[in-house]
Amino acid sequence: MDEPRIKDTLMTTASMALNGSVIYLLSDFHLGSPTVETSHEREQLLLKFFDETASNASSYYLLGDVFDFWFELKHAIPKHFVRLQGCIARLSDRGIPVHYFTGNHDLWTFGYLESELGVILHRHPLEVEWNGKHILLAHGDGKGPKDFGFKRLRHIFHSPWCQRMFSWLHPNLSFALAQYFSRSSRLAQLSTATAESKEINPFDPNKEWLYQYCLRQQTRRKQSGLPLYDYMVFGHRHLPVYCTLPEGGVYVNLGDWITHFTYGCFENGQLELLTYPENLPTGHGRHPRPTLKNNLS
Ligand SMILES: [Mn+2]
Repeated sequence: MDEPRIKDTLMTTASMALNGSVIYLLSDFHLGSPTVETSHEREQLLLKFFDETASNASSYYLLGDVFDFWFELKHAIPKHFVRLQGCIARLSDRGIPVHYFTGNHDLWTFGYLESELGVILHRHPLEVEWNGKHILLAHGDGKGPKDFGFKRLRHIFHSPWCQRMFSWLHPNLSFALAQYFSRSSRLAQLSTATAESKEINPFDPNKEWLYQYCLRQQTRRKQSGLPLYDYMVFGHRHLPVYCTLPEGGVYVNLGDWITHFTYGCFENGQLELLTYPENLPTGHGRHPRPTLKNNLS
């Protein structure tokens, strides 16, 4: 299993002082899905978000699947979404660190995002300590029990041999094929998430793999004599979740920027899950779960 392997306490007071004091966490933009044209609207909204938050941001954490498909050949990358790329590059140039976690749709990056956009790339779960809070960050794919089919597929996607063979194909063919499969899988997951959103109580901890994963992580840490995680933050699920665990700590799922437009905001030692542009607390599993109506009244 892909256990958190990097201990990062580099959230230095220097960078806090240099920039703003808020850490923003976002995931699953899936730009390119269902089409490039419709994604441009979401890209514009993201640019607005970054524009509005940059002045008080100490750093950004993008927890995966920014692009619905990404692949870097030696001399080529997929075209489209240059505005978001430029925005990220500008944030990096201004000294605001942008951390980029590979998801299961944009894992084939081989240096371009770091060299051109200046992001700090993470391929594995990351442990951080912010304001004395222990936090686990990961995209969330391949975590928890079951999902064996996906885990096999994930193994193939991560294979350097498969990546090399894929790079030998002409991009007109390989990119089109990959985009086709990427959109199919994305649409299948989206239709499930949308169906769940319509249910009265779509969040069932017993069926939630990432929730089960969080429980296991807390037990593991307890047995090892380590402090429990205060927050475990993931994407991938496309369902905003803010659920306190029985033993302590909170499982946060950042939702997505396809239908939910949600983001995490860490300030003064507290992590909150908010909607954009209303900036109101949200998340399934929260008791009581706030609604827009409740918050506005
Ligand atoms: Mn994903």
